[in-house]
Amino acid sequence: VEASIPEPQREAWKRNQITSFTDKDGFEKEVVRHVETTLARSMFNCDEIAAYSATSLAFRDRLITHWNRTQQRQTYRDTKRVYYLSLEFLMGRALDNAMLNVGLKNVAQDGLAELGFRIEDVVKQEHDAALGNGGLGRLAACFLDSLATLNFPAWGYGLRYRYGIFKQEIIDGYQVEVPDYWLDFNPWEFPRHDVTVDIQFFGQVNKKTVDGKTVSVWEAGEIVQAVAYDVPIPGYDTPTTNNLRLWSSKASGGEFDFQKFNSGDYESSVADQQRAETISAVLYPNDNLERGKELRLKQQYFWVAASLYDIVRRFKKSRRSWNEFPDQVAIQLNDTHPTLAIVELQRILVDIEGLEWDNAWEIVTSTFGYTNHTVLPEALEKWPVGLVQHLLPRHLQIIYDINLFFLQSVEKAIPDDRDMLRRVSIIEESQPKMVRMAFLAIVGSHKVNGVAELHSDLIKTTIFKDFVEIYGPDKFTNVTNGITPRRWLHQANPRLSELIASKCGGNDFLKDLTLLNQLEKHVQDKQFRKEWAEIKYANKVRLAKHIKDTTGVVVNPASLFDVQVKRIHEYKRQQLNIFGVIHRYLSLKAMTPDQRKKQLPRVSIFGGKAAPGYWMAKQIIHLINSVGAVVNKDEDIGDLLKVIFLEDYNVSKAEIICPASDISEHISTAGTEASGTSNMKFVLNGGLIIGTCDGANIEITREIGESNIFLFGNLSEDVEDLRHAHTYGSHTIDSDLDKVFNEIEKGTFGTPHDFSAMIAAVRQHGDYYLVSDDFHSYIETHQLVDEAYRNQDEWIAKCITSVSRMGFFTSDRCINEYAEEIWNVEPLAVDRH
Ligand code: CR1
Repeated sequence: VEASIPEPQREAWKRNQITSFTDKDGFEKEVVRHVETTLARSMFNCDEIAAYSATSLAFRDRLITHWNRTQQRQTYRDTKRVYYLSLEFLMGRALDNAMLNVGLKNVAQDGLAELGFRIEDVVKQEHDAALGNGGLGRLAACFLDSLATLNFPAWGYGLRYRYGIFKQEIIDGYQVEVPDYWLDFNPWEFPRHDVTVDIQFFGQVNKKTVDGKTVSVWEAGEIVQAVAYDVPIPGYDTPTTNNLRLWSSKASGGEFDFQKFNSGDYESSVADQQRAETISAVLYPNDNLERGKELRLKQQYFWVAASLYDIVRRFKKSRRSWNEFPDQVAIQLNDTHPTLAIVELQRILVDIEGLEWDNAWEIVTSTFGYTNHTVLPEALEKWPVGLVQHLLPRHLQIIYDINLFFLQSVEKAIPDDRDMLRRVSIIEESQPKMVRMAFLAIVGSHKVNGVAELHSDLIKTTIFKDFVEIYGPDKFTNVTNGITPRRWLHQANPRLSELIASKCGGNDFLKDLTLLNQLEKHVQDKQFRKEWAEIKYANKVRLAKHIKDTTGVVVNPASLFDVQVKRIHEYKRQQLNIFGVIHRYLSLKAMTPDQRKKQLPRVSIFGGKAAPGYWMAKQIIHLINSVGAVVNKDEDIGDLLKVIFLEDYNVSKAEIICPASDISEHISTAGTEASGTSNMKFVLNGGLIIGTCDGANIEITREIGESNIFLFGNLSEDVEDLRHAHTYGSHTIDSDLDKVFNEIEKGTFGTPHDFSAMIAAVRQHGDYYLVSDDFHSYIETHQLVDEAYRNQDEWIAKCITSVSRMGFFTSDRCINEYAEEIWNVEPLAVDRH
């Protein structure tokens, strides 16, 4: 049935077009209307949650109008669209961002004040949308912000998990995971019960003859329904409002025997509840680690198949020929998680649309781009052939065919190299046989990119070396990550944003971050520096209050705040940091009271989640808390050293933490952190960093200057030799680190046995992450940090200079690079008002 209104009746619709509020009075009217009608409450029972709900609904109404028009415009113009497929979107809160992006936060602030509320308290009522683990998911969220801001016709596709990343509680110094049920009231999503796709699993493949041609028909063993939920993504200072479509799973006609979710307490405690809806129930809580669970593969196919069905349906509306598909559609694979999309599109084209294999494959490979986010072997996805065969029998056949044709082409180009064929085969001939998803993604895409220069070089010389030989170097490219300055400066640090605007000719820098370079000519301006320092101090006071409220520990905001917040992982080396803290503590203890008086007070702040099954990461959290428990009550030490572990690090906490750091730590073993993005957030907020020559740290150094960053440690090209030497040569531990270990073993920080594995990893098991090799340089560099901080005037100058040179790290620059080099798409011009 045609759902559109016929031409003669459209006049009435146009006459009655919705108008959005533009001023305080209009806003207040909308809030009151929503409190009284939508929420069925009144001024006699309107609490902060009701005020949050009504404010969100008022802004949501505004967004919907722009959102509808954006979609209509994009459909009408029918230009090429970008589809960003990501299993993770770490969005954080939406209201504050929506208010700032549509430019009406001041209106809301005044309106709410008149109605009896403080906007900060209202904003805080919102639950973070935490559908991601760490950098990979947050990058996807920053990209959506930039795509909308730059007016690209773009959709995000993901899963609507009922449970996002778990909430972390610290109990007796240990991490405890609590399910994150976040959907109680979510005004930012729109269920589209009319947009559904039936997704099939299991079953078998039958051959049939149609018009003399043999076709494969996949008979399903199970069908699950995908229901679309849409989330509006407002651009900054533009009417463009893009769509993020998240799929939710639902039983489709009858009960199905879902596989039991049987992997450890946390997962089963949240996922066992509703059998039919298990597929989209829970986000897998691993960062940089793949565990090969069947349900995870089901999630991947469910989401990929629903998204492709949607994309193909939209393409078909324009009645173009299939060969035009890559001119209309660019699909970016955020890591290998959506790699099955390559196989699924080939299946649609060959089995359902009847295209010839080669023609279909040409369309497929022109459509996809693949972003690699890690070289860590434990994070590279591989699926057992048997599992794929069972769950997706037709897809396995197609994968085998893709591999066959690929290996034939390799054989032809590089004859007589059997080992090459074994190395690059999409099927690993192991026991059991495995499908190598990264290889499938490379073969099925026209471009492969890494996320920082070093990382993009490393993938070409290590894990994907053979593919550079096969395809030539042009298939591989780099797009260094970036962050959105709207959330990570304007929203998180409004006072700094305002001060910057006053020196950079207004807010334009938020859309063209290179305009920050105008700050540099004010570095010597005393008044400016003073205001800068005052803002940093105020941000530290705000964090100190958060620390007091959540941990009970009082910290002095005049101390140097030293921050490391990110997922807990051995490669990120929080253990190096805490060993360094212990070293500092021992040095302070060894001093006379007079010597101590000359020391610089420090607060070491940690935060981050450990994957529930990552035992060593949990031990690291425990050590940090145990050290804090001893140090924080040591009267000899007082304010000279405090050690804080902030519970439940997430996007909204990052917005408080990033603006409050003096120095932040990005200290991964060289060659292991693909990019890092919090390094960019901290520098953009006027903090300096201590870091290794790894990931984007290297490019940050190039941009802001070597004198504005504290680099230390071994270089990535030396890592392999060092590891080799640890294992096969004699391995002596740094003597200062040895003292730290001895102190832990004396029981100073609680039962030594609790930490013996962490120590053994360095002393006995080859120190894979080079903690001992880098320890001396790390300690020395921290001494340089102390010295530099004593000269506050110069310190502030370094901070301002650094910020002025951070223009490169906006995600707007990334998106423009992807658009130009990978997607070949252009923005859609918009009527401004
Ligand atoms: C990397 O570890 C990078 C983000 C975003 C992570 C981190 O250094 O900043 O991706 N990789 O590109 C990842 O999650 C599965 O791989």
